[in-house]
Amino acid sequence: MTDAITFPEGFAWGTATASYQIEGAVAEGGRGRSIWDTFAHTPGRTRSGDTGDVACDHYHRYADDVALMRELNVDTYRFSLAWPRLQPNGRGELNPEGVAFYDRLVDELLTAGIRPWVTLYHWDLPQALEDAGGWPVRDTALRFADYAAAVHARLADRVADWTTLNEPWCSAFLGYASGHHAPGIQDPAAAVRAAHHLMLGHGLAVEAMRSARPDLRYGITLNLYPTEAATDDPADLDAARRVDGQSNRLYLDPILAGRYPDDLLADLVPIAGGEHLRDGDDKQIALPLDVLGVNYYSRHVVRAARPDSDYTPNDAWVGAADIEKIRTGKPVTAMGWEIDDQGLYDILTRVARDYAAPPMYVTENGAAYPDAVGPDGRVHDQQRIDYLDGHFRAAHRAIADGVDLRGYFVWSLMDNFEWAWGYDRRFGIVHVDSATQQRTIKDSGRWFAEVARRNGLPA
Ligand code: IFM
Repeated sequence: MTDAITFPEGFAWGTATASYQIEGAVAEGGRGRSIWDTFAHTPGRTRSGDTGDVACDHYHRYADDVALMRELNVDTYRFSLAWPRLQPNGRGELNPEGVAFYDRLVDELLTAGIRPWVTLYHWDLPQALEDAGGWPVRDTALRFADYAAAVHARLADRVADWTTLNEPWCSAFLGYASGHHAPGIQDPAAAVRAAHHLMLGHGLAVEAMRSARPDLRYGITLNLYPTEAATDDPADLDAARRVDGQSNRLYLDPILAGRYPDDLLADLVPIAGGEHLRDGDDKQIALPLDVLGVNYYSRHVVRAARPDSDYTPNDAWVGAADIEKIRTGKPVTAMGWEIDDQGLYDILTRVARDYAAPPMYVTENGAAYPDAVGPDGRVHDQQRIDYLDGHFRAAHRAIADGVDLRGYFVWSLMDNFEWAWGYDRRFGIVHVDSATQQRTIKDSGRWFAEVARRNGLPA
């Protein structure tokens, strides 16, 4: 029997989504093309050739979706803006129809008493900017800051919470090293440069937005992984150091401590060169933040590959073909990710201990399972309830041990386009039938509504 727990007063309970994963309407309202349109329409890139063309049709159904959130007792909704909807070519005047869509969404949320929390970039780079070199070139960071300042000027009268980037590791390393995500490039040097320019864009955007409205809250969301060595063997410890460097410290150190770690520079400069690192970048990237968003899904346990082991290197870790991620035997979700709620405690307490971190939010956590609507018209996803219950408890332990955690946003509000996995992986606490767009609140959604209502968990 577990104990009943209560979260601190004012703790925020939310859900999260991203523009390309839910909006659809890719050719409406003057929206330009994004790298994900191109990627998803390239044969062989996504499972079953799925695309975000329609997704959850949220562009048209946003009011119903806000009503659903009310039923779920959501107090904060974290969503992303589609850059190509707002600046179809990634530069210049804002597209009035794009602005009008987000005006409608924000107003609908506010009327429903839900706090809008904007992420400026969740991976849908305008294709025109990719054609000009994408994140591996410095100019994209400048374009991002311009875009941020322009949309902030239109929404900051109603939106107080601004996240610059979602998971820059994914944009840089899945996009430009492994090529599993758009734009599908396999060039480790480009990935390392992309990571730097993403963070530079973050810093430039924070400066631009804060100078206009110093009273609002600015932050970034990182996907962090507790990383450990499978054994104490020095080769395994070094593998863990390198993976931890690329997964966590590559972002946490420049953003929160003002510089790249020396060991990581020693690993990465031979791969990418150092010409993209300019004087003054460190300061720009490390501007003070009001919030750090942490997305947590699983832990990495790694070792130096054994000569006899049959493994596929993770080519999103650059210069690391000799590193093997191992399974520890814990149960996995439909993504194959080991369920490890202690990992959430570990990463939150580590960030609080090792960095001068601002208040944190879990801006994403959740699980994919193969849910279906049953004959009773319900979705009985007890596994997701168990998953969330364990992770909520881990977050609560972290708070009890001194972490300044202010809220928790479940990934995701509803089943959606899970990137290269298409519609085959369901993360929602609301089920979506892609053929009919019928929404059905899952048992986990009802359970979440009760957690949010009581600001805690029953025994
Ligand atoms: O769906 C993604 C989301 O876009 C970013 N974080 C991880 C989720 C699950 O893979």
